[in-house]
Amino acid sequence: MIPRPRSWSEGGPGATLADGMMVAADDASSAVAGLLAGELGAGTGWRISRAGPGGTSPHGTVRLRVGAAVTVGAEGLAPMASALGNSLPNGPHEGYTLRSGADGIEITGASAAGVFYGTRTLRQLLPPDLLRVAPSQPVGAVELPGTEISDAPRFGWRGLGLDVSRHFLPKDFILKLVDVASLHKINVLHLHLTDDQGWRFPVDRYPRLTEVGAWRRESPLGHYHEGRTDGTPHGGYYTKGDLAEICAYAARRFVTVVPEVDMPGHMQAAVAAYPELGNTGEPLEVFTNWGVSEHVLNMDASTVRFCAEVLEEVMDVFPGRYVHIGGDECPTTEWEANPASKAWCEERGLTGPHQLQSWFTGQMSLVVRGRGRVLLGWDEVLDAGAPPGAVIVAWRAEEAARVALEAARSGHDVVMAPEPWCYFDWAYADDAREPLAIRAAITVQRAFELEPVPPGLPEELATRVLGAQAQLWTEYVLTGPHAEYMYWPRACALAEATWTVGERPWDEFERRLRAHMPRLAALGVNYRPIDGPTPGQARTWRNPGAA
Ligand code: TNX
Repeated sequence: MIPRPRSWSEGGPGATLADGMMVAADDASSAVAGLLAGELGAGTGWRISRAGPGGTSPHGTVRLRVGAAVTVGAEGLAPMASALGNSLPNGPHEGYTLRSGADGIEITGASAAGVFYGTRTLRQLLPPDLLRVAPSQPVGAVELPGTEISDAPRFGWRGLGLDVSRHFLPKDFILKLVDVASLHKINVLHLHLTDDQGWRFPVDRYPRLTEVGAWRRESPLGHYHEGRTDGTPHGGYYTKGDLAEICAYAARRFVTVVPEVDMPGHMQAAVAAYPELGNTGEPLEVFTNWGVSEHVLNMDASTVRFCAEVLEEVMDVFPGRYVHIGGDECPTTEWEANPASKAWCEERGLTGPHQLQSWFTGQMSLVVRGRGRVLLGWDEVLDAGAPPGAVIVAWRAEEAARVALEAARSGHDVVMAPEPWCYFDWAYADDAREPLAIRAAITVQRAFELEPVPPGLPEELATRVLGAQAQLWTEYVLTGPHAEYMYWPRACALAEATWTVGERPWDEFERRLRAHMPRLAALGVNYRPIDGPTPGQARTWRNPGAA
């Protein structure tokens, strides 16, 4: 099972489930019961009835309820509440117990989320074939040994990031990602919706963001360092309906969707749509190269208002607590050259363009906090001081431990996403069989070795670490199957690193991971086999221009 639960014992008589079984649930668990009954019914072809808490069936009963607090290990849980009220909607109440015995299977969650995680554990205890969406053969009675599991997560933030800007990925891929991620008790999906190379979020007030900004003329061919281009247009965007659907689908699986609109750098697609947002007045196209564009937003009052209006529409669509405003890699060269920058700084009492981003982040923070939400930014937002309550996402490799310390000391919560463990756009191995990637390498073992609390962080600040997330940037990832290849099984390692408490020896995990592969296969996930890609996987996605 992945991630490994806190405690697990086997013994005594087990439970049997068969055609005609029942899922009996209290009111608080009824939505989870519906989901489980649907999934089990699909995978087995059985008739599955539903009932209230007292129900029982001679063909086996799964009982779900929200109940007494779950006993957790001596290590305790990271207290999630911080002074500024960033406390996660997740954490201790995600715990559950699961007991299977002669009278059936009983899952008790500390909340509906806990009940849900108990059902994810149950799905992994059943034969992998039952994860299919239709039975591959008639399914007879299934025995589950006598088992007692008591479980709760180490961290409340267990995330995956997905860049849908560099390559647009279809909605159905995202829904499947949520489903598979939540089976591993991952509870955050961070969507990087905009960047220099494409704008994927429709804004009613600014229709050209998608009419123009969602489309680029061409992309690099092979590695961008080669300087070649493919001459092939690319683009796409979601409708607000698509995004609301993704959020609702995710919410049902206790996954929070965190939208990111990257600003004030990584904005060339927006400047292409509305040149008045830029610094030069020159018409620009949506960026056709990878890397960091010099073309950033100007800091006119009207541009700041534009950003606020975009965020308002983002918050209308995404109901979650967190709003990510990016803030990474914003070169100040254009600001320094812009004659208007003197006025921007004087009006706002700033000593120079290097203070503009910090001021800007403060303005966006007012917008986000005004709606009762919490702002996230990449760690650069800390460089000249981040607004109160902002959560810092620490990504820069050499910096991550220092950033975490600095952020925590200045009262910010931190999500760890350090490159050398968490950048799933890096190849699995420095090996020509791997599909073209930005660089090598993050092995599954490397991803597994992530320790979310960075070394050197004093114990009293460790509670500032909300958890960790892994990123899939998609410069070199053109399709859903390729994205799945990059995530799985590294995301299994991320799930374990953020959920599991205590010692985590690699050998033990690797054995469990090998046994887990048939589950990914039954789910139709295009995972990378532990020992290397299949020939088809390597061939299919090697960018045709790659050396
Ligand atoms: C850095 S991580 C970026 C992304 C790139 C990525 C490639 C971060 C906040 N910015 O824009 O896609 O590296 O690995």
